[in-house]
Amino acid sequence: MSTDADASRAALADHYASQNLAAPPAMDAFWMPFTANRQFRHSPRLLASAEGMYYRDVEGRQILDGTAGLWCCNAGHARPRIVEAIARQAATLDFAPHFQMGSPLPFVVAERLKEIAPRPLDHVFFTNSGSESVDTALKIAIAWHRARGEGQRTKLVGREKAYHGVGFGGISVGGLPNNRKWFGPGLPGVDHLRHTLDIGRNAFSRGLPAHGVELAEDLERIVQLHDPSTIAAVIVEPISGSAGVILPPPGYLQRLREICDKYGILLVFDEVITGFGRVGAPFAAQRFGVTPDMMTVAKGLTSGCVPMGAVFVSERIHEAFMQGPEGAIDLFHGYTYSGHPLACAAALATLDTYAEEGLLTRALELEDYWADGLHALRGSSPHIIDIRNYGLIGAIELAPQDGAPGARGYQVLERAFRKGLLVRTTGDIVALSPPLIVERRHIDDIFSMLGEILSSL
Ligand code: PXG
Ligand code: PLP
Repeated sequence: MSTDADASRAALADHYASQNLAAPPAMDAFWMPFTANRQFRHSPRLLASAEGMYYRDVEGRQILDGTAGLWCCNAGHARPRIVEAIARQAATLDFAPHFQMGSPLPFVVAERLKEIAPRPLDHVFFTNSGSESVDTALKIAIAWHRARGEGQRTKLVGREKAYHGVGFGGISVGGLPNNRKWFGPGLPGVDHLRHTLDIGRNAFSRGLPAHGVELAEDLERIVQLHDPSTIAAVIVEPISGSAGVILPPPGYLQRLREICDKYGILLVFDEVITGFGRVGAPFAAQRFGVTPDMMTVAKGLTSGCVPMGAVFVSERIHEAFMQGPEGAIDLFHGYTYSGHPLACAAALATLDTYAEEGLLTRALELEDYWADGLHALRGSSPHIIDIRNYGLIGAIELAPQDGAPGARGYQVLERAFRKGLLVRTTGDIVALSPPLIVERRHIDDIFSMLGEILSSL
């Protein structure tokens, strides 16, 4: 039975759809993030809709998603179960405060997350992004030492080339020169390990690179320089994604764990990209067999549908905060939207989808096929200087063009988009990370399109 209300709802849906499917009338006001804004406006790349493995742009062209959006849509796009859960939740409880007040869903989601996390990471603090997760974890690390009577442990150790989001904490422990150049010195008391990218020794390695485990000894040196009693935590990405896919040599993460244990330093894995099945296990910690004290996540937690992040915290860390008076706030930290109902509904439906379809381990099954296709690109262009892979992650590094670093990378991004393939580039590194629902035929399509583009450079 059709009613006036149905008709007006349908009209409204049409209205929104038509707005989304056309190029915007003006593009001045939206200052795009991490974008060459003026260049973009000359030849915009505008996505209008998405389903499964594909986007459609505003002209209706199909674009194969080679990057799961921005490393986040692990379950693919517009999965009905997730879409319905968000819609239902919006109509039931749109927002609930979680400061000294609660609602059921975040408790449910936290328990579900605990089931797939490594023990003893049994407690979950909710944020809205990877950047917030990183700043939250760093603050918990420093506060934890204070709660145990070691308030002098405030220093943090990160790594060169690391990306930990854009908060002041994250850019301080991160290792990107642009952040230091543009935004000043950041937090005091931060030092950095060297990164593990060594193309000279490891170029075209399949999977983890053989050389470089000794780089973990940097931590021993840094600890000695600052004195162990001043260091709160070490934070690393198990695999650096944003910097262009930098892999840990076998034994490297184990060695960081050993050194942290030796000196009472907390180890934080930033799993914003590697979490939720990207490397064939729920988390990279499990695939690598190294358990950190905290894990930061975001992206795949809701398959990118609604912004959400989280920090997994070990039992012993959580316990130390629960020693004060019962009526006192135990952690002086939180976001208006921590545990937002829509994000929680999306997360639950996403976790259900992952479980039902085996997506958190699917990358393991496809890893070899993926690596075969990726490494077969080696001969397609003389400009390729390295190819790297792990799980459903791939990177092709191109030699920079003389005097124009980044130009070749941008050419690949632009030509791929016009051909119908979404890739991600960082300088001259092309990164790939398809949704985990990817089929062999999609993998074939990705590499066949990329092969043609690389040959044309
Ligand atoms: N940590 C890591 C390891 C990340 O990869 C963040 C923190 C920050 O997350 P938010 O949600 O605040 O962006 C990230 C984000 C890319 C790319 O193309 C990577 C990220 C974000 C955008 C683009 O490599 N990683
Ligand atoms: N700025 C002001 C003035 C605020 O009142 C708040 C939160 O109440 C914030 C920033 C932080 O916002 P959020 O909790 O969304 O991170």
